[in-house]
Amino acid sequence: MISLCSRLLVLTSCLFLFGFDNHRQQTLTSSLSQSSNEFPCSQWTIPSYKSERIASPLVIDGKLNEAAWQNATKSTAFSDLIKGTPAHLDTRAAVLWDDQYLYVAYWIEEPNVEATLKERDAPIYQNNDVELFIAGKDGYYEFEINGYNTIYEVLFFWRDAYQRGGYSKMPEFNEKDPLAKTFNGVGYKTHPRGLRVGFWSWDFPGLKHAVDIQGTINNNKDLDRGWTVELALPWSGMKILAKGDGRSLPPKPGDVWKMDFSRFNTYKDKSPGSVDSGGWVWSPHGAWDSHIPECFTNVIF
Ligand SMILES: [Ca+2]
Ligand SMILES: [Ca+2]
Ligand SMILES: [Ca+2]
Repeated sequence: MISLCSRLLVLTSCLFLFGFDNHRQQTLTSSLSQSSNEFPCSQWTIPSYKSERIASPLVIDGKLNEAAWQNATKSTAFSDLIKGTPAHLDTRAAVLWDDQYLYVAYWIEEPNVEATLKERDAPIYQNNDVELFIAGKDGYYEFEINGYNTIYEVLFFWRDAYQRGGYSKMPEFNEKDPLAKTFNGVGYKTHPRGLRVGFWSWDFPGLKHAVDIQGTINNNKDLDRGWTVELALPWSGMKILAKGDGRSLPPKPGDVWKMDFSRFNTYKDKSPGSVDSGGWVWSPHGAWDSHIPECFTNVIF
């Protein structure tokens, strides 16, 4: 640990002394990320965000007109999932909380709001969507939503924790369930923890979700401003995520949770030389894969 820390210090000072020349930073970053951790993202560029605690509950209607949202610190504009380059449409997220709920909002600039899928747990990632991942120690939750307010949810356990953590003995997490599947990521198949077991039948208890469209959906004769998403996730529904490390629900001030905020869309920048992957995130992963909790934004309560 000490040698890693001193390496980090030396490398950070190098970056400071030589300036943040992009090429140099990428070279140093990739050599560090390969040698000190096995993840494709750079550990020191992962954003940290302080989530404010609010005094009165929000109305979950998709409209982000509450003073709490208007005063909330927003994320930086989402950038490319793989390269971290700026996206050509603006996407922001914010996180608030109180004793009952974690609240998440998205502001999505989109000139033509479109959606097709209306069935719960349909492959929402095939539409234009925004996504939220919340990591626990033994697994993580995946949530996706489209402009129709249709959602997709999966709970994943790392294979290394599934039995050890006692999840395999819980009736709702029987891997023989037809909606349970072994999963090895999307574009990053060499995660050091290996396989996960995913439960597509899982529904987040008490989740509230809403969408508001600033324009018209599936009518491309006009120009839309975009859409907003408002979520309330009760802490009481996170017991399974908190089980691995016994973390406090609601969190204690100062607790840090790893969460990922992303947008997948058909509005790729197709101009020559563009590296736009069509996946845009708060915290870039360096790979075409959301399923890397080590690369998630640090949300501090
Ligand atoms: Ca609202
Ligand atoms: Ca589900
Ligand atoms: Ca429209």
